[in-house]
Amino acid sequence: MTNAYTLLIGSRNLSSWSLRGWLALKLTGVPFETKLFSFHNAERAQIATESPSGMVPSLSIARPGQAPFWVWDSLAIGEFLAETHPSAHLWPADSFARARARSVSAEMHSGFADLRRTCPMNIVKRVENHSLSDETKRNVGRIQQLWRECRHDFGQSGDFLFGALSLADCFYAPVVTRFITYGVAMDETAAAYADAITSWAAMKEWTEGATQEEATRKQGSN
Ligand SMILES: N[C@@H](CCC(=O)N[C@@H](CS)C(=O)NCC(=O)O)C(=O)O
Repeated sequence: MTNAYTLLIGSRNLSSWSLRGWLALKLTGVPFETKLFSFHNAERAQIATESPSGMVPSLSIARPGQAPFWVWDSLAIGEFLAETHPSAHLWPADSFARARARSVSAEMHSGFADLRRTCPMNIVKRVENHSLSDETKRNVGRIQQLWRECRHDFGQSGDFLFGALSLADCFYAPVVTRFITYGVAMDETAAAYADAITSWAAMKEWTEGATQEEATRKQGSN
């Protein structure tokens, strides 16, 4: 039997939004296919012809006897999966925790433009002596404040923002990789959170995929 879900993703090393959608699917525990579009060759242009938004991630849901149904945009994909897989608890069960998790995820989804522009995700890269603009420093400060507050207010039952893994961690996992890539100074809470994220089996799997894709690409260009 084929999987109901196919997630369109971009290059694992670079596509932070794809990582968010992919982690959300991993949280459901259901098997799914991925369809990769490299950002380094002509595959990139094909995204526009296959994904309704022309962007990744985009989730195709097979329906017997009907055309597949599409959900696009990482936040919409997360919400759809939270609703259709309630036993996976993609959002925290407590209303206040859930509202906070939605707030911090939405803040990430619509904000932190300076961090995103000046520190693009590149999982395998390490940049030394990267100097941050004042605007990016403000983004970094706000993110670490959010992490401290989530961990303090809701994180007692585990190592993630709301204790157990949730969609909020899917939204901030790519931020952790940026902090590591660009050597961003982390307070104690952020450093412990970064350890939890990098130890997450799904993050290890994605990072391994990113590393392999980059190695293959470099061999090809030699
Ligand atoms: N708001 C969207 C953003 C998606 C987005 O910007 N995706 C980028 C890659 S990370 C993309 O598909 N870009 C098309 C391209 O670079 O050709 C989401 O949350 O999914």
